[in-house]
Order: sequence, then structure tokens, then C-alpha cells
Amino acid sequence: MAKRKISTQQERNVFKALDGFKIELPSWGFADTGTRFGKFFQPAAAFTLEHKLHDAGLVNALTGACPTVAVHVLWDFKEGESPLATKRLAAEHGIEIGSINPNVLQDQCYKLGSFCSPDPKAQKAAMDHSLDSIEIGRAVKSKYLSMWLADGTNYPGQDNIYRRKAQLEKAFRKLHDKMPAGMTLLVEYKPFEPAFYHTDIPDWGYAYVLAKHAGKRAKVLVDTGHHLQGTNIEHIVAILLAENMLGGFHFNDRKYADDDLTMGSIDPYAVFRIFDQIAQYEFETGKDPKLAYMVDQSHNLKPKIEAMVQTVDEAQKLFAKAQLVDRKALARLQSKGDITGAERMLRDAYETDVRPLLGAWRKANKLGADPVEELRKSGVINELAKQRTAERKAAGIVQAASYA
Ligand code: PSV
Ligand code: MN
Repeated sequence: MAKRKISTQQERNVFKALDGFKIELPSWGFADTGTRFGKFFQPAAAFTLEHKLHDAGLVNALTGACPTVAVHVLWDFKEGESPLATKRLAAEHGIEIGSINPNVLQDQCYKLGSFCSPDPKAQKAAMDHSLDSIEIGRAVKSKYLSMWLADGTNYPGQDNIYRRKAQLEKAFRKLHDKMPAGMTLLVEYKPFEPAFYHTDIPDWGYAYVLAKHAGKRAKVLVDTGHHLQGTNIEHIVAILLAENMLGGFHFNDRKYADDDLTMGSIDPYAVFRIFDQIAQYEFETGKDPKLAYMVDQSHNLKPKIEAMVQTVDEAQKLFAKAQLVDRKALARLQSKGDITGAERMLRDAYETDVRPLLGAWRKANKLGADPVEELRKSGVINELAKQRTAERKAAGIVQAASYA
């Protein structure tokens, strides 16, 4: 990593940016996950909501950057359980409930889709569940209703795309209007999987249109794993920011598809370029775009909590690097058409070793300099593995499942 002199002013900017940089953790990132070919189990994996909240609280305690946890309604809330009890439990672990993710994808009725399904029963089930999710969000004071649909078709001619689109727009308008005033509807897109011929919200363009149709409090959510190979994600980010239509991110990394690898593990420069566009937008407009930064990873094989801490550390590093670009100097180079000079300016920031700076920020916040190391030294994962193995035994839970 390049040794680069960081000025006191830059240091101040980075500290301020880090103070404001919060990234939400997904409750599902702490549980055993797998592929359609099977699961590999971890003794320390969370299997109750309490475990997930505990683990998210631990990551927050180590990094000081994750005060909220995203929940998937069906996976995290039991029928009849009070959402307020969950909120209290989260508070016990020093965190709050963040975005609410309705689950309109796994029940049998959703075989042909949810809001887009030709089956009125499926449409109704999706609406009822999403309205219930809004109520949960209202109770726990969540700021986001995050909608991702598995809707789509597998074969040409399978269904009427025009009818599906009309149903979807109507449903999202209704959800938007039912949300409390402080809530934002996030519309997530994905070009493939689980549907393989067409998905009903395939890309940012249609997510934008859908959000516009839904109402003023609807914005687009960019999941970095949901693009076709070679897509310039930072350009999408810039367009959405300029249009005031970017709501937030689901971060993860991929090599081939929606691989759910940990953020920045394959292409950290791509994440830097996203943060760079956000910093550029802030410089130009003087506005805070108020983005919901979220992690969305299922990282199957890495130890769950460790991978999450590593992710947050990586996110903070890349975010800090993006603050080092001298925007005025960059503008001068750009106006002269100095392509190499401008690119070198970005690379220089990217290649700066910000670990000492991040360490100093952590020290100022009474945190350990290297949260991954802290976790590894603490022995807490082994402790949790023992506890959860015993809990599973007592509850008669066997870690066994096969998708294939
Ligand atoms: C779908 O691939 C997705 O990105 C959505 O955000 C879901 O909520 C999440 O993954 C579930 O793993
Ligand atoms: Mn996602």
C-alpha cells in the first residue's frame, strides 16, 4: 500500500465521514445458509432471532458502525409475537431493528409469483403479508420497507408481462400509501434468479419507474450482486443520486452471479468507485443523500460473525479512501482533459493505506484497532459454538438439510 501523506484537514474529513458511516447488518447473514445443493453447518451459527440480534450487537460493539439489523419478516418474526418484544431484545444488545423485508417468495402459493402472479390468492397473500410487515415496521419504528420479489417467469410465453406489470404497480402504490410518513419504500431489482427467463423488476431503470409510480417516498435499492457481468454500477449510482432516486445499497461481492461473497472480497476497487461517486455527489451538491447502507451476504463458508466484522472493516476502509480524493484538484485535471492525471488521483486515494487512520478513529471511539483480530483473540466464537450446540441438543434441533 502506498505511503501517502494525509493532511490534518483530510484526517478531519475522514473522521467526520466515518462518524456518519453506518452500515446495517442482515439478520440472515448469521444463520446457516447454503446453496441449492446443500448446506454446510457451523456450530456457532445463529438459529433464533435472539442469537441473530446478539451477533449483530457483537459486530456493532466491535466496529461501532452497525447500529441496526435488517429483518426478514417470515424468518425472524413468529405469529403472535409482539414486535415490541423484538425491539426490546434488540435494545438489550445495543442495536435497533432496521429495514423490514417482507417475504413473498417462499410459500407454495408463490410458485407463479407474488404481486405479479396470475393467481388472485397469491396476490392477496403477498398484499396481506406486506401490509402486516408495514405494521411491524410501524411498531418498531423502522425507516424502511425493503421489497425484493422473486417474481418472474422461466419460459417465453409463460405469462402476460403487461398484466404482471400493471398488477405490480398497483400493489406498490398501495403499499406506499399505507406506510407511515417516516417510512421509505425501497425497490430492489435483480435480472435473474430464481426466475430465469424474465424477472418482473429486472434492473434499475424499471425499479426507478416503479418507485416513481408508487409515490414520493419510494426509492431504488442497488444490490451490488444483482447486475449482469460488466455493468458499471457506479454510473447507475451517479444517475440515481442525480435524480434523487437512490435509497440505499445491499453490499456483497460476486465473481459470477449473485454469489453473496463478502463485500470487496473480489473487487474492492469497484466498491471504492461507488463510494467515490457518492462523495463526488456530496461535494457537488453539498447535500447528504441519506442512503441506507446495508450488507446483504449469506457467505456460506466463512465463520458468520467473523465474516461480518471483516466486511464492516472493509467497508469502512473503502469509504475512508473515497474521502481522500481532492475534488477540486480532480476537477482541474478533468477540465484540462488530463485523463491519466485524473485516473491517478483516484488510484492514489484508493492505494493509500488508511488502516492507521481507521485505527486512530477507532481509538478515539474506544474501539480496538483491528476488530477482526479482537474477535479472533476473544474466543467468543468457540464459546458461542459450545452454547449453541448445547441449546440445539436440548431443543432437539438437528443441523441437517438438503436442497438437492
Ligand atoms: C435476493 O437475492 C436478495 O438480495 C434480497 O435482498 C433478499 O432480501 C435477500 O437476497 C435474501 O437473501
Ligand atoms: Mn439484496
